[in-house]
Amino acid sequence: MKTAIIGLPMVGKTSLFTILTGVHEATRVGSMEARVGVAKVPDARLDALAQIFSPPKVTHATVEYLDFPAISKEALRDPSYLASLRVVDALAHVLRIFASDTVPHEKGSVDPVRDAEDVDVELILSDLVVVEKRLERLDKERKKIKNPELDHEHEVLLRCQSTLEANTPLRALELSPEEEKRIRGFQFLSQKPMLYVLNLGEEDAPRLRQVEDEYRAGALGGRPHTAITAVCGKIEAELAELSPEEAREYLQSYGLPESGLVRLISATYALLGLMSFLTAGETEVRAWTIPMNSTAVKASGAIHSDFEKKFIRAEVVNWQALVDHNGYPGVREKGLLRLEGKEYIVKDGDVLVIRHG
Ligand SMILES: Nc1nc2c(ncn2[C@@H]2O[C@H](COP(=O)(O)OP(=O)(O)O)[C@@H](O)[C@H]2O)c(=O)[nH]1
Ligand SMILES: [Mg+2]
Repeated sequence: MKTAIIGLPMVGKTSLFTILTGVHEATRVGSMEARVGVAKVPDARLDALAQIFSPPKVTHATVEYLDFPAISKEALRDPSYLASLRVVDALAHVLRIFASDTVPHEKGSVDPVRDAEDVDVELILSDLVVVEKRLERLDKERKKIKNPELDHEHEVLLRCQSTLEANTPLRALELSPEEEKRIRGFQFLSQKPMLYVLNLGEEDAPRLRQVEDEYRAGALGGRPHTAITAVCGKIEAELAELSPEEAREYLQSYGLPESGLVRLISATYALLGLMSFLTAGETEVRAWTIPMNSTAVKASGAIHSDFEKKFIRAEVVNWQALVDHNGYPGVREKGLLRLEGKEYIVKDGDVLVIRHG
C-alpha cells in the first residue's frame, strides 16, 4: 500500500517524509522522481505482547510513503511524475498552517482551504484530460462497432466528465462496484482517498486537537473518502532526535498526549481500509495487514499462501486478554481462546493461531 505525500512547495512535505520514514537524502535538484520510504505502523499492542513472550523479533505493520516534488500544472504533465502518482493507493496532502517569515508561501499567504481546493482543481483537470481523450476515441469506436461494453464505459465516463466539470473530485462520485471496476484502469488522481495533513506551527501545538476539530467542522470536513489529521512538523522533527523518555516529557510540555505521527500513520491506515491482526509466540510478535472485514481464511493467507489453501481452523483471542492472562496457558484455562472457522470475520486486535493441514 502506497501513500503519496503531495502539496504545494515549502509546506513541509519532505520534512514530514523524513520523520515518518527515517529516509534522509540529498535534495533532488530538478528531478521529478518521488522518493520512497517505509513507516512502521505504531502499535502499543505489540509492545505489550512482547513483554509477555520476549521474542527476539517484533515486527510492525508498515505503510509506504512517497515524497513527491511539489504539485503543479507542469508536474502533472511530466510523464514520470504522473506515472508514479497514478499507482499510489492514497494521497496525503500537506496543508501549511505554520507561518514563517523565512520560508515564503508560494501564494503569498497562509490559507489551507484555498490550497486544498487549488490542488484538487489540478487533480480534477488532469483527470478531465484523460476522460475527454477516452470519450473521443470511444465515440469513434462506437460508430464502427456495436458493443454494449463500450456503451457502458461511455455511460460511466460521461458521469465522470460531468462530475469533474462541476469541479468535484471523483472520490465524491458514487459508483457501483461494477462501475468502479470499469474505470479502475484509468487510475484517476482525484478518485484516490485523500488525507488532509494540517501542518501547524509550534504556537498552535497545544491546540492541535481543537484545530483539527475546527477544520473537520469547517470547509474541509464531511467530504467523501477524505480524512483530516493535524501534526506539528517542527515538534515532530525535534521528537525524532530524543530518547523515548525525553520525547514523552517534551510532548507533555506542549500538552500533547502522543506524537502526531502516530495519528498520521493510523489515519492513513484507516483511510486505506486496512486493519491489523496479530500473531504472538516465543519466536516473533507481529502485526499483519489485512483489509477490514477479512475472513479468517483470507487473513491466514497474509501469513502464508499455504495457510490459506490448507486452512482448518483459527484459534482466536483478544490481545488484551492474552496480556492480562500472561500468555496462552492462562487464556486457555479461562476458556478465552476460541475456535473459529473459515468464515469468521477477523477483528482489529485479534491474536490468531492458524491450524492448517
Ligand atoms: N516553521 C516551520 N518551518 C517548517 C515546518 N516544516 C517545514 N518547515 C521549513 O519549511 C521549509 C520547506 O520544508 P520542506 O519539508 O522541504 O517542504 P516541501 O517543499 O513541502 O518538501 C524548510 O526550510 C523547513 O525547515 C514547520 O512545521 N514549521
Ligand atoms: Mg520537498
